[in-house]
This record gives sequence, C-alpha cells and structure tokens, in this order.
Amino acid sequence: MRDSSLNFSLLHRTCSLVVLLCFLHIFVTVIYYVRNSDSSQTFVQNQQTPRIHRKLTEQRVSTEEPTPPSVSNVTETEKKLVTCPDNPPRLVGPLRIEFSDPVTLDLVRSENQVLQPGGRFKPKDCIAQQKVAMIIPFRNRDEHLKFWLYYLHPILQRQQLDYGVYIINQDGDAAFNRAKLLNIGYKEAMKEYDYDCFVFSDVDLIPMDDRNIYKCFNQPRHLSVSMDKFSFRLPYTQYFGGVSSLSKDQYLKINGFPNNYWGWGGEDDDIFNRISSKGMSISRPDGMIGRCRMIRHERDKQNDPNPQRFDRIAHTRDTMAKDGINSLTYEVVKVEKDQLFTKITVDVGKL
Ligand code: UDH
Ligand code: NGS
Repeated sequence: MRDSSLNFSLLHRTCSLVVLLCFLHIFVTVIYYVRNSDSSQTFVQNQQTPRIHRKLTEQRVSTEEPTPPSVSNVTETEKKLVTCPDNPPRLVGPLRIEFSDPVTLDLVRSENQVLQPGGRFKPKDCIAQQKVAMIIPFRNRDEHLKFWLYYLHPILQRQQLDYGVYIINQDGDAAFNRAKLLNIGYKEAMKEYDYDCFVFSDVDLIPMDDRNIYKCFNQPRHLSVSMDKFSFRLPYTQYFGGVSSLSKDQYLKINGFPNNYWGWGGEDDDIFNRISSKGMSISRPDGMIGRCRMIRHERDKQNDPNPQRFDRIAHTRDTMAKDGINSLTYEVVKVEKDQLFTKITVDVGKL
C-alpha cells in the first residue's frame, strides 16, 4: 500500500515537471518567434522601399532611436539625395515597338500621372544628372505624336532624367522649317527652366532600346543611328538627322542651327558641318542600342525637297556665324500646357 502511494506521488511529480517543461518550451518558442518575425519584416521592408526610405531605416537602426523621423529629418534626408547613377537601375534594354494599334492621349495621360503640367518630370529618389528639354518640330502629325508620347515618357522616366517635352508647332501652311523650329524650341525651353541639355527629335522616331539614353555627352550626340528604314545602318557617316542631343555649351558653340532651310533636306547636314567646323566630333551609341523605328508616312504638304540645300551646305562655314540662334526671329502664337507636353505654336515667317 505504502509502495503504491509512493509510486503515485513520484508519477505525479514527474508529470508536473513535464507539464512545466512543456509550458517553458512553448513560452521560449513564442518569444523567439515574435522576435524573429520582427526582424524579418524589417528585412522585407528594406528590400522593397526606395532608396530614400531605406536610408531612413538604416539611420534609425544605426543610431538605435526607435522614434520615427520628424518632418525636418525627411527634409534633411531629401537634401542629401545623391546624383542618379550612370546606369539607371530600372532600364529594361530592348523594347517591342509597334504602331498597329492606335493609342489615345487619355490612355497616355492615365499611364503617366507622375508628370507635372507641361510634360515635366524629375526622378524622386535621386538628383538627375542632367536637365533635358525634348524638342519636337511639328505640324499636323497628331497620330505620330501620340505614339511618341506613349513610348517615350516611360523610357525617359526609367532613364531618370529631369525633363520637359516641347512640341514646337509651325503655324500656317508655308514651307516647313525644321531647323528653325528646333532653334525656337531651345529659346522657349530656356525661358522656362535652366536646361543644360537639348534632345532634338523627329516626332516619328521611337528608340527600340531604353539604354539609348536621351541625354548629352561630351561631344554632340547622334541618337537615331540605326533606323529600320535604313535597314538598321547609318545611311552615310556624316548623317545627323532624326534624333540628336547637344548640351547648352555645344549648341551655343555652333550658334545653334540654321534658320534658312525651307522645305525638306540639308539642315541636318548643315548642323553636322557646324559641329565639325568647331572641332567637335559626333558621339553615337552602338548599333544595337541605337536601333529605332520610324512611323511610315507620305511626304507632308509644304515639305518638298529644298532645291537650295546643296548650295547652302556647301557654305555652312561662311554663314554659320551670322545665321543661327543669334539671328532667330519668330512670334509665339499660342502656348498650351498639357499633362504630357508643352505645345508652342509659332509663326516662323516664310521664305
Ligand atoms: N514634320 C512635321 N510636319 C511636317 C513636316 C515635318 O511635323 O509637315 C516634322 C516631324 O517631326 C518629322 C520631322 O519634321 O518627323 C522630319 O520631317 P520628315 O519626317 O518629313 O522627314 P523624313 O526625312 O521624311 O523622315 C521625308 C519624307 C519621306 C517620304 C517618303 C514617301 N514614301
Ligand atoms: C540626305 C539629306 C538629309 C536627310 C538624309 C536622309 O540626302 O537632309 O538624306 O533622308 N541631305 C540632303 O538632301 C543634302 S531620309 O532618307 O531620311 O529622307 O536627312
């Protein structure tokens, strides 16, 4: 009898100990789990949040201050934003560009709500390397413009540029004057913002690779080096048509572009002559990165080949000091601010 009661008491104690140990184990496990899940959440946040927020988290961790940053701290951090990298991290490389389905301006607007009025953009997480004005010579090409805006806005944003889009629309129906419109674009954009780089783009050309960065380089840049209509080759070595970029200094060094090429052809060759006469060379992306598509079209009205173009390009060196940004005259007829662009309608005069 006494034996059995001793046995029972021993069993009872053992069971109590086991139950106690179980509780202890559960308690330790729960504590460990809660602590661990805290730190893994912090890790996920750090992976996902943009650079500026990551920096804030890192600062908080390193100074071991649990309080969230005050508004003045955020401003301080914003002031400390670094310059965007040479290789923007969100570029995707080759792009599928096609023109079979038309796009609407409303669709493009809805996909680009980050834009400021006038088609302006600045990256949020770094300071853009350059302030770039995109200048498009224009008349009656609304369908092409929609494609340009549809494809280019997202590309330029991934390229982390501080940019604005300027459509320079020639009023009336006199002969078209592409180079003069580009000069007007330079002048009008400079009235708005302290741009240091100018990309001059035909409205019907779309890059096929977002690594072809629409910015300026230490020599004037030819960007549309490999067009589908020329079987992805340069038509001739000096070709400077389509899309090009010049820094403000490069542009001023050549006195801008000629104002007296009315109708089609030669103005791009004149610009090439200006550049080489000032001892500069042409910089180009490689042929794969520089691929681009042109939207097929017929010749526009009032843009027939200019019969004077050969004579003019033979005399660029003699004329460029007097004909250029220093002799530009025009009248602004209308300025329209869309979410996607600034459209400036201008009277350029006539031949
Ligand atoms: N542009 C206009 N409206 C015009 C003329 C020219 O917006 O009426 C602008 C537009 O940005 C265009 C650029 O000027 O992309 C260059 O003009 P362009 O496209 O006419 O020049 P391109 O050399 O074509 O590309 C020439 C006509 C080819 C006709 C081929 C017919 N099969
Ligand atoms: C040259 C023109 C350029 C023109 C290029 C490509 O002949 O202005 O062809 O034209 N120069 C002269 O006429 C002097 S394209 O095939 O794109 O229509 O840009």
